[in-house]
Amino acid sequence: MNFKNALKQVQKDCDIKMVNSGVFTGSWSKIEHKKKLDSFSPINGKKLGTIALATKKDYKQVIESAESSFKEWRKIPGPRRGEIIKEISDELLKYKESLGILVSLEVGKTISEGQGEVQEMIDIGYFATGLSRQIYGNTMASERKHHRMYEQYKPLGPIGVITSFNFPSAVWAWNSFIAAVVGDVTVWKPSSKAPLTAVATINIVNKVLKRNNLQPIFFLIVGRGRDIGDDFLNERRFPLISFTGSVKTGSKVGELVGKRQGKTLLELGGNNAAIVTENCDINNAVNGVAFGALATAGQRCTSTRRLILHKNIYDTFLEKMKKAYQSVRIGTPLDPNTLIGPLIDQQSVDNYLNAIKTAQNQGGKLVTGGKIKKIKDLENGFYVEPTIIEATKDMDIVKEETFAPILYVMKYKTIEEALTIHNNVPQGLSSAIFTNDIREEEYFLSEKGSDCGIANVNTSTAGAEIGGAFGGEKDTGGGRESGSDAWKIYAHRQTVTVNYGKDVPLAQGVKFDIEE
Ligand code: UN1
Repeated sequence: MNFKNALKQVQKDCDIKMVNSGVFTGSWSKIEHKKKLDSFSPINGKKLGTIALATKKDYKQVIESAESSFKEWRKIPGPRRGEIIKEISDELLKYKESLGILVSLEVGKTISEGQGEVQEMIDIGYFATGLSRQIYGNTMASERKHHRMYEQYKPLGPIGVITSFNFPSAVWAWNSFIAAVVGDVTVWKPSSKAPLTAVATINIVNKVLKRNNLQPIFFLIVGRGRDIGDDFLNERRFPLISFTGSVKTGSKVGELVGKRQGKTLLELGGNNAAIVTENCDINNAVNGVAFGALATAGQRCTSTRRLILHKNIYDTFLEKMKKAYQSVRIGTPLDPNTLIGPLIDQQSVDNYLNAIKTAQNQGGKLVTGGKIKKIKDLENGFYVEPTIIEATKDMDIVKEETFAPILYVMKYKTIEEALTIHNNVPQGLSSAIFTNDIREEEYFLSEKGSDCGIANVNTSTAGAEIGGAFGGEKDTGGGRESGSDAWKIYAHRQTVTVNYGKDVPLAQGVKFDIEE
């Protein structure tokens, strides 16, 4: 597919104009007299469109609309809310191709990854529909006579959702569709590197609400952090802020929201490792590690950044990895044969080059890659060679997350040593072991094993399914979103005690002598 036709297709199908409003308050706000933000494609540096940024006034309006919409939406029975979300998933399915291409154009994901992004939205929508009939609480045995005690989960309020460029719409859906069936509405602040995908998504989903004569429940505000960021985080009408992004910004989010006793769901950086033992299926492991390290050009929170390799297979495995790296096709993500598209921007390329230089200065040995990749006719795109560096566990750079396809390889002798290396980083999102040995596998899963939120056996650190709770420990922030019981964070949990007796037995045996 060529770039021009791809852009034409998404402009038509996804209703992308030359200048798009970046604020949806129930209708799209005016674009005149506003600061503008251009969205460029990392494929070739060409402009895709322009966004009118939110003003303080827009911000006020968004939160007011969200508040009033929440008051209506929360009254709708949960299963009915679930039906609406199902209709939204059905609608997204119709747009899967075009919206997926827009994702590819705007953030440089390969065609299949762009389609996969939309599929994740569809899947979490169907998951949310099932969930809408399963918002259960427990019933507890009361210690008092004629008392009933139980818990219920009620809608929480408007939720602020801040997302990152690398999953420019799926992560929004993980939060927003689950929150919606619980009874909440969401205000989305997308990455300023992927605003068009957000505009298109908001258009599609709210159309379904309109068709059902319902108020919008999905709001959008594209704005610069310095203009509206602090207001957003300090906003007491957002009882919960869900944030995906860097550890540095996430710490600020946690601090500001914590100051006002708000809740946060933080999904911050990862520095994920795969342990490959001598008892693995070598080819499966090569595939699993290569996918984890190379998918989305190493720009996933779940990307494999460290390979911890047993000494007995070190040389042969590394040789196979090197071959795999040298044969992958790098280029425009619009070509279905491409496996690695561009990085998101120049800053990312600089970070890539700096990390490689630092690793070498710290004693790392370059195995393959390490350079910018020049591609004919795409000179203004941000392409780099996927890189493998032999490292040691003490190198500082190995403890940092660089959002680029750089894989640090380290050698180990015993499984205990492998796990010590594995856990010796500040981040704790995803992890993997490749082995057919039950002892190694169980050690990895034991309390002495992986300290991450996600632990995979014989499969990659990346590519988590929506059905599980997604998130991690340590610097990753502790949040869980998407599947399992992650819905609970979007709910107001209330413990209820009902006395249906004829007197009031007070707690701790206290008695008041008030009878005449
Ligand atoms: C992210 O990078 O923020 O597990 C999310 C995966 C994807 C989600 C990644 N399903 O790779």
